[in-house]
Amino acid sequence: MKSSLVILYHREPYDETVENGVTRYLPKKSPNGIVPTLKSFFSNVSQGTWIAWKQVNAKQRAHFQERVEVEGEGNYNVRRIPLTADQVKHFYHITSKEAFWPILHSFPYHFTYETSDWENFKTINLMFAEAACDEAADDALIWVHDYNLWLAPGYIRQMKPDARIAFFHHTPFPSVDIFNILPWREAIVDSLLCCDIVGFHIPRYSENFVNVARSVREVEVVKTSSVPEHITPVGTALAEPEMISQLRYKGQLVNVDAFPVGTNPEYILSVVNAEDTKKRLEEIKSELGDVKLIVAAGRVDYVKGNRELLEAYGRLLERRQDLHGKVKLVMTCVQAASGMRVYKTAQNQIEQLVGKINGRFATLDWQPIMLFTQPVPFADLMCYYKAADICWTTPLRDGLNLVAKEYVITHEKGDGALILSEFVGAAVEMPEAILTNPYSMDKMDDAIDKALEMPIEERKERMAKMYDTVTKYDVKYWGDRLFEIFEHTQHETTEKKEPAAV
Ligand code: GDG
Repeated sequence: MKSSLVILYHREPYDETVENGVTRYLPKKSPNGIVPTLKSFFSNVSQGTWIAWKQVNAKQRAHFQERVEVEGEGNYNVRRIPLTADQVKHFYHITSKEAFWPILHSFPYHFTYETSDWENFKTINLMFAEAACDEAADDALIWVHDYNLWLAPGYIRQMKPDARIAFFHHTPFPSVDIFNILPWREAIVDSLLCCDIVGFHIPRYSENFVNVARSVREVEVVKTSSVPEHITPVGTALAEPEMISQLRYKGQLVNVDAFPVGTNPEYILSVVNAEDTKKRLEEIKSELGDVKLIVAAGRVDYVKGNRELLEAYGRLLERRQDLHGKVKLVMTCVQAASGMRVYKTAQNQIEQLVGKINGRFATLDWQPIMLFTQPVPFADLMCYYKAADICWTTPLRDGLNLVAKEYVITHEKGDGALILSEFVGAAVEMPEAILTNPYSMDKMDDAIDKALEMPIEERKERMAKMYDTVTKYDVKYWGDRLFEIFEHTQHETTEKKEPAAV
């Protein structure tokens, strides 16, 4: 049976284990991040397919199982693209992370061209596209995720001219002068212009994309819209007052939209309010003692601003002796994937800084920073959020930042303070956070001072407003928005399509 919903995402949606020589595909243990969200969309269809890559050696390839089913998740199959270690290295670790990632996050000085393998990137995107066309029913919705698969829409359009194709960018999309550093910009734009919908978290990114498309191709602007109701239109770093929402290029109508990813508040609250979690929370609180707790969670990545955050925390302890013994920073800083040279320096920097700050200020009964470099269990992370007086999440750039939303949910309109970077997508959804500029030491210092001194009524008022936003614009809203645009635009996009050459 062909699938009516095909999702292309680079990661597999299951945990693979071998028990007594038998391979089992189990639902993913880690329940957060975007994977469970995407899987939940299969519950609305009778048959779906998830397409991901799988690294295999020559021996594994001989017995490679292309399609697998996840135990207990019967309404979709996983179609796997077998890649060699070398293909993965050049596709994911080098071309994606050393060339595209720095450009997407506006770090052009980290951009490395020489090591990129564009041909390998094209080959892998073509493999994904072929698998998608193979699995999809004629009227299927093919939903491609993230920059790793930039070229897939163009290939799909060539093979299946009437396919319905959506693309969602999880990262930021940079301004035209930064994006156009990519020597492959025309091919990327041509492919994205083969989509029926190209989605971004916020209007600033969609506007940047439109400007890029208009700079390299003669696209017609069909429609302009005001920004969605819950998005700040003016006054912060990533605000945008209006957005171009429809383009036409070579007969293809391209809807361009901004709909920030949401979280699953019900699930988060069910974990937070479970008896075991409550017990764990009490244990954690008593282990921490009578301190103001600051939580920071995320991956090791220079874009996440971990160094800037730690330096600001070091300055706080330097400035405020009265806080010694009375404040603690719990930081999870997990490696994204092993062996990526680009993250080695970032990780070393973090570990050195934590060592330096703890070495400088710690006493026998007080350690200013507790660093986890291995992922803490989800329930524990929720306890840290819930116990924390302050959540400090100040990436230099971030597509959205789910950590900020998760923190707000765990507090259920109670007390808390969120320090949020102006340069993450979530900042335009939650202007009630203590917004700050992580590029400025003074602004970072002001932000932590403000969080520590803010009166309780103001903290609660801000948290309640943010709670309303994140619970209303949750992950269901995000998915529904895409499916709604599709329903709405279906008849308009049935014009004859001329696939662009990629
Ligand atoms: C990409 C974009 C965009 C963190 N430490 C632990 C742990 N986490 C979880 C958090 C959160 C997730 O990891 C991180 O989500 P972010 O949104 O902050 O960032 P990325 O992973 O970079 O995601 C980003 C997102 O896509 C969605 O579109 O927001 O901008 O870069 O869920 O809770 N989870 C556990 N242990 C930890 O130690 N279990």
